[in-house]
Amino acid sequence: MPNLANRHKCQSNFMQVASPIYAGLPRLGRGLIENRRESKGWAYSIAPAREGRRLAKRWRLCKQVLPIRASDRARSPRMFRRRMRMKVSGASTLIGFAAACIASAPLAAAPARDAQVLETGWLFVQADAPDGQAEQADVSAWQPVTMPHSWNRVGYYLTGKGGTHTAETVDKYMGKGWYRTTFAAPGDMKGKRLWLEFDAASRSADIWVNGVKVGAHQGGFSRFRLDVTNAIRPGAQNLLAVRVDNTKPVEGSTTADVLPLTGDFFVHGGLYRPVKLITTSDLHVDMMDHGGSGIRSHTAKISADRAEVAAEVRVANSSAKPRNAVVIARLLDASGAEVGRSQSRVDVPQGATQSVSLMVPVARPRLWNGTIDPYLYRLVVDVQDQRGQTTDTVEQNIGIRQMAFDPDRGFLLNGKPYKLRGVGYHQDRDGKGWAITPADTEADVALLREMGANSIRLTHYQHGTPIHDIADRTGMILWDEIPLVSAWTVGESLEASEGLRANARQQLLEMIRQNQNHPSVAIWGIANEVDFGNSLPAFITGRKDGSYADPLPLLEELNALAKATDTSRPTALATCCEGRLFSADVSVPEVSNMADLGGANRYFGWYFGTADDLGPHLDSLRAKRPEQPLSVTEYGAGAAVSMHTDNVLGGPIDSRGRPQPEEYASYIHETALAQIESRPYLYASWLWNSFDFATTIRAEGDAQDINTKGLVTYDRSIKKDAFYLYKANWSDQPTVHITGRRHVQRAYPTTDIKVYSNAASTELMLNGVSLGAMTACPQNTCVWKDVRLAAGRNAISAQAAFDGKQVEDAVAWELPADALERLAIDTGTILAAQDYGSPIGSDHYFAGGTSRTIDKPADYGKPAQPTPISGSPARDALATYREGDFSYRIPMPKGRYKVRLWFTLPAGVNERQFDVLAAGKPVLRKITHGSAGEGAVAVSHETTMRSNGTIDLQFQSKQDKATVSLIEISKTP
Ligand code: GCB
Repeated sequence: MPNLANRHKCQSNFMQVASPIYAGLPRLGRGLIENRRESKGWAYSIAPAREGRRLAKRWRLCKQVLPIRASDRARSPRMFRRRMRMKVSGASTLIGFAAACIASAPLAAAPARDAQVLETGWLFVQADAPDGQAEQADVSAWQPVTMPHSWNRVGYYLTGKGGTHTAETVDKYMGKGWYRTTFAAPGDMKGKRLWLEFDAASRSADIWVNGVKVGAHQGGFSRFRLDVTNAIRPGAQNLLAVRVDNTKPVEGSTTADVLPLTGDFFVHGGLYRPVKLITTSDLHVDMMDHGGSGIRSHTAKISADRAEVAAEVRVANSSAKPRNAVVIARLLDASGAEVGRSQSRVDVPQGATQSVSLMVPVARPRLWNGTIDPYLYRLVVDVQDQRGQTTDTVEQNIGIRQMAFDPDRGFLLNGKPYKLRGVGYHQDRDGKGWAITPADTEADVALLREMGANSIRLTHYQHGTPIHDIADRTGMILWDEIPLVSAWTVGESLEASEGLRANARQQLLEMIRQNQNHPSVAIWGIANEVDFGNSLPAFITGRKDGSYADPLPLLEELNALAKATDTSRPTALATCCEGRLFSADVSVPEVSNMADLGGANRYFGWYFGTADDLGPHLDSLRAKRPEQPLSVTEYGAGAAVSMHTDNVLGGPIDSRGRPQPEEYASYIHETALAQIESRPYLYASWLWNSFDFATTIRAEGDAQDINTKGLVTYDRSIKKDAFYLYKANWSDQPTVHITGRRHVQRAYPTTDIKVYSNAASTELMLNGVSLGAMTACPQNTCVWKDVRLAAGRNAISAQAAFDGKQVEDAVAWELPADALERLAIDTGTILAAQDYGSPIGSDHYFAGGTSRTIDKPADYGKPAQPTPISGSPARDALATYREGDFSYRIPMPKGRYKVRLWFTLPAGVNERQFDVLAAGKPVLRKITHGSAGEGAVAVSHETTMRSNGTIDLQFQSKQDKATVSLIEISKTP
């Protein structure tokens, strides 16, 4: 006879997989029963047979240990239960057979939990009121609103294209607002608890029910719940009033301790995610697990034959007496069939919560494999009371997968290299702000999938459940992060306040508890760009003496918390500044070691450096910390869909001002993508950003209060060219896309035509004539150089065959009728001036030199400051210039031309000496003027010369650097 220790072992092992009662049996359990039948020669058997045989053996052993039969139960359930009951308290103890018998009682048919979305009857006022006043308030001025709701609408395009907001329709109010509605409470509350669940209230909320304050929450992104059982009037209408506050956090403000304190995104106010009324039994899965499901699961073991899903279930007893419960965790496959089960009994004292640890085995698991095969199981957790009644059921998506990060091989999914090709993503959208619906999110993810992205960095705060569910379903791999963005102190303080640190910890805990069961979540981001040091961008107010707060203590605290809260995932943070070239008076703290994984937000060619610097910079970061996996967490460029350039290298973009042509952003993405793809050690890249988004720090490109680094406009109506670069490279959907399609009005007779295409061969047609086919284009980018356009309309099409199916893209560009006789080049600029009056192109046809401007550039919302120029009506065309030693080769048909060169001399400079040669002949040695005015002065010089197909001009520095501000060419009669 086995001893008692064996007896326990037998029970607990057995119970992980088998139940001897037939009703409602899972497949593994049936394996046991039906294999026994098989041994008696019964006609059928149900998989998994091997498991079943193993269990049958154990079943026989158990029968010896415990002299009972399943049929006992039928004869005398009470006696049976008494014989079986073995009180083993403690959270993780599996008590085996007795629990099995209790658990096998018929499951309650009706769902034990009821959730009702409070969608209707809401009134809103955009103003504050004293606490509780909403109960007595005169609500005649309150407006009916629908949920979800945000009062803010921010950001519009000056052209009206890409979004619907206008200067008149936006609402940037940051402050308090009140909501109220009524709800009916159940009449019979015996054995029940009632909860209010807010999926988000931005950015802090106070809540009253029937005039009684029931709770508050700080932080605009996480779910929170309140037990309102004692505040409601059963069987009656109850008044719910919520004050929401999105006041800008400054010293002494109501939100000074609520993250984020700053950031390049607008914190919309409101109840922008659903509010629910939830009824549970008083024996239930914990509702107060930091807004989480009360279940914490992860894949514990994995092999081809078998996996184990660990689930810690928190059982709460809200009643006034101790309760025994059985927790049953069942794993269902996608067809709904049960493939694994585990259960355990737990005693929960009154008013307490106990954790139960279960290990659910799955034979031959089908892995969750990113976008290749995002296979999901469903974990169904039932809580049963001592009578076998199901008192609560909670379900979660489960993906069985293994994720690893390697400093040399990058990201590994289920043991295989799997490059994360991703995007940054904000949760707002034109017309709705943050009050988006799951359908909006679904549509966004569909666009990202179309582009070929397989990962999303959910910036810069916790996103909602819909995107996590969609990511689970579509295989998108997620980086989740908390809103610790660039600042953690207010005013002159050098220390984070205890309130702020507590809020950071709370938001981190909430994010993890609320999202840890999602297989799509790979990484917990603990901070974004907290390493500016004293190089703060203008939109963040620093300390007057230039000192800065040390981010390390807070990071250390948060990293430790994240790792203790979820041992199955790495932490990460995104840096801005390490390794960048700053002036000697700048110091930036090194923070990368404060998390497991590295992430670099680097805008080479945009805010600093040149586009080609990215790769070498990443190599240098890697060399510094060879043990730490590295990623590019942001890169990108603003792209105004109404701004176009003839040459992306013609002049500077203004990263904080207006000139931000779409084509330059494509250039940044092309160069960055090539450098990223050629570095397999990077575990991920997330471009910035998937969609244009609202931010009140910007007046840039063709937008107000919008960051235009999105690949798609705010209203999702226009996919910018760069979208198709990724689609052609990342997705296997047939893609043929002619770039510069919105650059319709052309100024120059020749142009490169660039097509993003993933076809084997792509042919270009111009006005019905083939310009030839290109194959094996590097980076799926085919370029037809110096294509000569016709005067008037040019019809261009690119065509390719994919498996015999023809795909075509077509655009039409216009060239002025006299474009072959007249041409103007706005030198030194990427964007041609608007004040010229007739067609003019941005700087092009040059070699050498540097682009310059006499204006003071813009900075985060502050416009550029133009310098007055006398001597010409077209000021803007003369403000920029090319400087140094350079030449122009301008394609004009053979003939004689008048060439007029314009120069701008800054205030106080009356003369410059340098050489200009036309077709090799010196035509100018000096420019001079006699004006004594304050501003800059424009002077011009005219010459006549021949074109043999090109007009050749050379500028050579002599005593002074050579310059030219504008070139005008016209055919002589
Ligand atoms: C960053 C920030 C992000 C900004 C972005 C930009 O580094 O992390 O929040 O929106 O740069 O566009 O400048």
